[in-house]
Amino acid sequence: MFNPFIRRAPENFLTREQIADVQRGRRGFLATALATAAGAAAAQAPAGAGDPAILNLPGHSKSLGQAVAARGYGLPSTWEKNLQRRESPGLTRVSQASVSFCPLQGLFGIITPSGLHFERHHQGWWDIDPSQHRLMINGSDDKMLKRPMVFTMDELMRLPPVSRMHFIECGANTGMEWGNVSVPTVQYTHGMLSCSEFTGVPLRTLLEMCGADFKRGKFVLGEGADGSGMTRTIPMSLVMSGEVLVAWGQNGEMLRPENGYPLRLVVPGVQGVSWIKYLRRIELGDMPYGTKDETVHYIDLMPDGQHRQYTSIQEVKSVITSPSGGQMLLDKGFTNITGLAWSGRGAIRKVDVSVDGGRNWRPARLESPVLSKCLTRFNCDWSWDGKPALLMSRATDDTGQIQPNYAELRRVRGTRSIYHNNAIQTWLVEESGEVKNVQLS
Ligand SMILES: Nc1nc2c(c(=O)[nH]1)N[C@H]1C(S)=C(S)[C@@H](COP(=O)(O)O)O[C@H]1N2
Ligand SMILES: [Mo]
Repeated sequence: MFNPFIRRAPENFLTREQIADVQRGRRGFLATALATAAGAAAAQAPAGAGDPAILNLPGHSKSLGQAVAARGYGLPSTWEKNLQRRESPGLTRVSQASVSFCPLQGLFGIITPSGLHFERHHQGWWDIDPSQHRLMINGSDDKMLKRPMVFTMDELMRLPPVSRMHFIECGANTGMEWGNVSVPTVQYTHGMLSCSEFTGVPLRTLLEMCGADFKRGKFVLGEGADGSGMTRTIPMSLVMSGEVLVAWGQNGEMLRPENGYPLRLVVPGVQGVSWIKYLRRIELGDMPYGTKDETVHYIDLMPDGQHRQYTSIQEVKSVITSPSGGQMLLDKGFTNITGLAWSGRGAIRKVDVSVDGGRNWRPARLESPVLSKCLTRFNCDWSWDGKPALLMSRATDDTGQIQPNYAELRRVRGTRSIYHNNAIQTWLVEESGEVKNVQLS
């Protein structure tokens, strides 16, 4: 991945040999820069003229390029092939019930390219024939709905659609870091996070078509068509707001198979597990369903040994994506600090950045658009003096919630949880330029 100031880790993090290589390169880079500056001053030559590559016309400037539609569906440059979603080695026993993490360190702006969207499957993914797919809507008893219905994809896609940009974060994101530092890069600490423009029809519209009794119906159950029997209870307050979508579109095209093609639930602000993929059934009921994925999974282990259930909102959180663990600063001087902030409760109001481990903070620039329950990109100017630095970001949302540090979070939640870790992340920049994952006590 190309960035003039930061050497990207070719794999997940740099080996000793690669670090030595970068350090040699940095001295080379400095020498070239100095020679160029001296040459420019003497001969008034344009900047960069000391670099022979600019003086030789390369082959691609002198001959014919490739034809249009040589690829019917475009692909990223071959030079970007290290930008991949990856499995964390040893995290799960089988890759069908696993996670691939999104390479946040290599992305710009807020939209996740669909091919790099993180994946979480409990029983593997499928490429389901949309002409055979059905969505059933029924009630928990005969009176919940006047007309239980079964929709084909054609019938759903005839309805008036809406398109909205939202983040999805697995409740287990950053879950490996509860007790101590355990993984080296932002891809593994925060990569169960992605953001897309989703297109679909509000679930509320479908329930209205079925003649739902909105006084008795207090919860819906969503069910997926894969082997995992993924079922989650969603409170009607979220559905009635019109935010919950039955979606087929993702970033302007149909959902990718890995992300639930041809139909998934979009439940803005709520942990990923409720975003049922391969959605085949919605049931309207009057109480929470207490399914396996809400009674024994996706629950919070508290310090007193009790479990907390149904804490499904993803609280305010942020992370610096670059510089981040496994990267290496090539040189002192100007370095852009960039990252992402989000909240399941609304829009981001403010992100503060510290380069000294939280002693001093200054506001980062929030880049537009700043949308509710969507990723927000922030940037912050920094001049690295070549000394060790501790980089942190702290987000505040428009309900006034502020992201906690690890000491604050652990005081309430303990250290043995898996889910819902929204603590402030710290990256240590060493004198060598190497960036490492650390936690401050
Ligand atoms: N049918 C079905 N839906 C599912 C899952 C699943 O395994 N099967 N995993 C859930 C979990 S835990 C998460 S975090 C999100 C992940 O969505 P993604 O794979 O599109 O990133 O899907 C949710 N919906
Ligand atoms: Mo998840």
